[in-house]
Amino acid sequence: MSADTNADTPSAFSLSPVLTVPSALQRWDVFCRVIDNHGDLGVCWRLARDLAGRGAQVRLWVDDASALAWMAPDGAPGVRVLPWRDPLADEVPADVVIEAFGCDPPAAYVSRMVSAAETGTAPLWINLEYLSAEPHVERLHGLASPQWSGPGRGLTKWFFYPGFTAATGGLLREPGLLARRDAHHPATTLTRLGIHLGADDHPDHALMLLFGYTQPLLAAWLDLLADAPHARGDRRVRTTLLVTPGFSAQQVRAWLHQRGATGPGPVVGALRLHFLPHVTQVEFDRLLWASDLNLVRGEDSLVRALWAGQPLLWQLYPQDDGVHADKLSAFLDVALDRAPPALAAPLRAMARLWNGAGDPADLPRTWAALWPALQQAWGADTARRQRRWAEQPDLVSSLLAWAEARQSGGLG
Ligand code: TRH
Repeated sequence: MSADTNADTPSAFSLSPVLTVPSALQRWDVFCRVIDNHGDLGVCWRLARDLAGRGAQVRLWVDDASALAWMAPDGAPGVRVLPWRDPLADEVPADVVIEAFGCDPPAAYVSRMVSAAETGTAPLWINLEYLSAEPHVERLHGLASPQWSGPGRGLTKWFFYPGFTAATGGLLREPGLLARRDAHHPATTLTRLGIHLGADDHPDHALMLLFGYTQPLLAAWLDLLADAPHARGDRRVRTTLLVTPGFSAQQVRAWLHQRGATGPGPVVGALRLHFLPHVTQVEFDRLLWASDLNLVRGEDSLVRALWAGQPLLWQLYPQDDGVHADKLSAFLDVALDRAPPALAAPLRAMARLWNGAGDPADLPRTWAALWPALQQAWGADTARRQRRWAEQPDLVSSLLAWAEARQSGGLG
């Protein structure tokens, strides 16, 4: 395995080396089942593209590839997308098999892995788990899961956990990401997407991106943006909100209806709305780089928003048993561990409200405290955070180093 000179050149720090694919581990199979939303496929596509960019031949087996039509319409060199099915007669298992989020590859495929193992060419079988900052991640990362029954009986599956510390698999960060971000011109992206911020904007104008699940506080928050102090007097737009398709667009449209506003790019008080189509993952990143506040959801857009470096609020995938509260709290502990209290306190309070905890009546006070705190303290804090994470190996480099060590017996 070789470590390339990193294509990223952020001035403030040096990045961990980018590992390329070793010759003994050229062929990768990634299995993905789309449960709901876009995160499963979003993560698998990024992983497949990143691996292929470092020299791997990747087959992405997915049960519903339809979202790739907008997420990645041009595909990627080195990545073949295959339907979720039993392998054809001439399709042998790859050197490394990744099942995303415990999705269980087809039994006939796993049987072929057993046959390969019997001839001494067992693929390395990895279960890539969900990202979390919770303590169990460090404990479980890299653990073996021997298969005692089922089609894979006799094989070993290995847990691989993305995460925020050096004792985990790290965060997806393809080579050159930060350099591309730093060279990006927001105006070009916005113009290409037909987003015109207008010449009469308020000097404090902010661009925000909304990508969320159903959000009980959304109408009240939109009211705050629309009725921002002094807005009525000068009648100028203070916030342009870019609204992604799906839950967010539905909720914003309902709010517009309630406020009696119509039209393709409606303005309500100090708030202008722009409804986005689904854009490619590459374009989605650029929107995160361009916005002054990113309201994101799930894991993949969180990671991309963290690398974007702009202020963000995270809405977690809601779970009935409420475990997302622990997940949020673990993330805030890691992300804000060295943040000044003037930033950490309102950010924690707003993040809790945004995820259904706390008293909704506190929203106006919390938002009013958060916005100036973000302006004053976010920049320095995010730079420190990014440096810490960028100096740790990125997920694909960790995966390659781990897979090579495992294959050569270096991990015992
Ligand atoms: O879509 P999500 O809510 O995915 C979720 C989460 O991953 C969740 O944890 C999981 O359990 C559930 O799926 C099944 O959010 P996420 O993870 O941010 O994924 C969104 C992907 O969609 C991401 O790769 C970015 C991409 N995207 C685009 O490429 N273009 C777009 O226009 C939009 C709105 C998103």
